[in-house]
Amino acid sequence: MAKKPLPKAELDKICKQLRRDIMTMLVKAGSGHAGGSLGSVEIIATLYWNIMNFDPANPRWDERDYFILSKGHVCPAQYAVLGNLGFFPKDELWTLRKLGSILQGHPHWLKTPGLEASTGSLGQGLSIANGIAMALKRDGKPNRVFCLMGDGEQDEGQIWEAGMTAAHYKLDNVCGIVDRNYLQIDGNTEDVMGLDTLSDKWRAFNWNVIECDGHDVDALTDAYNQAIATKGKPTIIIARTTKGKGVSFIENQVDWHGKAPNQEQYEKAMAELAD
Ligand SMILES: Cc1ncc(C[n+]2csc(CCOP(=O)(O)OP(=O)(O)O)c2C)c(N)n1
Ligand SMILES: [Mg+2]
Repeated sequence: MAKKPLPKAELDKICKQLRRDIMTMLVKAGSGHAGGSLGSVEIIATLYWNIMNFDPANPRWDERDYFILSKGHVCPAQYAVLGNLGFFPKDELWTLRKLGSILQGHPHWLKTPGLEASTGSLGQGLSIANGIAMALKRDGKPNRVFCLMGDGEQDEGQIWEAGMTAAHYKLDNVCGIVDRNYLQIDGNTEDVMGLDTLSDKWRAFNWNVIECDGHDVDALTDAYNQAIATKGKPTIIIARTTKGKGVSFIENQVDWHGKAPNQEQYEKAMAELAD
């Protein structure tokens, strides 16, 4: 069932709150991936608030849509979303990466309510999404499957095996998203392993390709709805983003890929992220 999208100003405000939560989680943990988490906020938040069906009180609800975070290292962004939506008490966010926490440094689907898969070893999520999508089709069910990948993650061969598979089996219930921030762990994606033109590659694999601004919640909502309306082939959304978006000294800085702020940096970030 289609959801009524939130007004842009309202969802933008939620995204700011999510960014503050990510910074607080990381400073308390003393480690974690700041850049990719901040950069993926609108991609994930738009899905949860404007597109997907789910029930926080019943995460395994049969009618839910599925979200697979293939680039598992940015799980603070998904945890912040799940905590704000009530999948678990929000205070759990401050236990990120602690021993015994339900919020591990990479997603553990048996520990965190609302996760569908354990990820973090890059390249695997789209194959998991395909399996869920095939089962849904076999059962004649309308649920949708969304899978967020990184652009550096596109270097993994398994992504392209999954790409062939989804097109071959006409999995139009699958929507992949690539967070196109042009950075990976150790540099610019085009220096490490050139990807451009990424859209043409996915088109050649017989996917429906949509490009959009990955920080514009209205553009993302449109893109997701176009994906849902596309029949006979899977859709990939290439969402252009800025890694570290929202915190000036983290934006576009490769050394902020896998780093947490210290107290001083945290306070500076929170001042920039204030309402
Ligand atoms: C199979 C595998 N190889 C290497 C890594 C180490 N690693 C963690 S994040 C990362 C870079 C990911 O870059 P990208 O997909 O662009 O993510 P983002 O820029 O959104 O953080 C790498 C190589 C991993 N997690 N899994
Ligand atoms: Mg990247």
